Amino acid sequence: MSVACGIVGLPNCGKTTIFNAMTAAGAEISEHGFSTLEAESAVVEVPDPRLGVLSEHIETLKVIPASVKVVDIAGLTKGSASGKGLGNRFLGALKECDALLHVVRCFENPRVHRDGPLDPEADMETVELELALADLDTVERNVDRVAKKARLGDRELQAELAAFERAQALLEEGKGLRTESWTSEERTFLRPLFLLTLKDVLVLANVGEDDLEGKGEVAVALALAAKNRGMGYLVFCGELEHGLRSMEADERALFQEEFGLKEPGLDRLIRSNYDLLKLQTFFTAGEKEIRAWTVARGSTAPLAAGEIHSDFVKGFIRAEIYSVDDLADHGSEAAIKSAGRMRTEGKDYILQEGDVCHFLVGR
Ligand SMILES: Nc1nc2c(ncn2[C@@H]2O[C@H](COP(=O)(O)OP(=O)(O)OP(=O)(O)O)[C@@H](O)[C@H]2O)c(=O)[nH]1
Ligand SMILES: [Mg+2]
Repeated sequence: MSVACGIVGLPNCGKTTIFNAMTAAGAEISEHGFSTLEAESAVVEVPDPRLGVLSEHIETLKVIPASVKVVDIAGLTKGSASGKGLGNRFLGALKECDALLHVVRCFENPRVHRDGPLDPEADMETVELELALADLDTVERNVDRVAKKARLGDRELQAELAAFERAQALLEEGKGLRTESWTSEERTFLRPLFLLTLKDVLVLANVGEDDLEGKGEVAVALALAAKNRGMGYLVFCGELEHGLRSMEADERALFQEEFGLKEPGLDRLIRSNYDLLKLQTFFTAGEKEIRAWTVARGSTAPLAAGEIHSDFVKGFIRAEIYSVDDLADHGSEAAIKSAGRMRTEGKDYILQEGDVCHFLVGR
């Protein structure tokens, strides 16, 4: 599957800084709010050292990492739903996103404008409310559309209407839909509405360089609030990561050491996003290409094969599977086989993180 995530947050919280840090795009950053006026998107390659191990031992023409699409939009503000600031029409650009990266300002910087003292928890709630209001608008339109037809007595339409009305009541109270429990039927009805407050959210606490671990009081309060709302949480320093991104590898390594950063923030961010969305990676490796693929955790081998070509789901016969560690230990697929480490798996096999797969498919 291809994964897409959209960045939301108040003006000037550092959305575009983080977008640039992730994608190496050169989108405009400024100290004034509303510097981003429209939606912008870019595709990031998912960094994965295991691809290096594979290509060290298997001769191939090209290496293709998995990728994630990132969308940066204009800042939301209190009242966006009723047209304040730049309004909320650009939220439409996030429709197809699987997850939202909700950037919350935790850094102090007198040069960067904000209204009032730093208050990440309140900022997060302001944005969540705007997302709920945008959803309310969508749901109301759909209630109107379905209500007339449902009156004619169609059971299915009545069930659809009931799901929409349940969502409407929650949104009218300003509540998001994420932490509610929905039946699978309700979810099926709600899915085509692409509601924002049903999407998984990773809160990015954009901390200053003086609090890289997010131990400050306001960041800690934000972490708790995010957890209570069923969101993921990650401490990230947009400015620092943006700086690291523009450095040469050896300079970057020195810098990371100096700041005590074990790995680039982008790696942590993407891993948190995969955890949030319950995704995992598998590989295919051959002389034409070595490639990383993304599937939902718990996927069976045929479903994984379907990532490569949809016909492979039906045509799946069996898979030969080993791990990247096996390859590092034994040095070649032939050696893995003679060591008895190559596994043959059938259609019920649940794929494991980091499996390297050869799928045998029939017509
Ligand atoms: N000190 C500090 N400043 C930051 C950090 N991240 C962003 N900034 C600064 O904050 C300002 C706003 O950053 P942007 O990335 O343009 O913010 P934005 O959320 O995209 O803003 P809009 O598009 O206007 O909504 C810039 O001056 C950045 O340099 C950070 O981690 N620390
Ligand atoms: Mg911006």
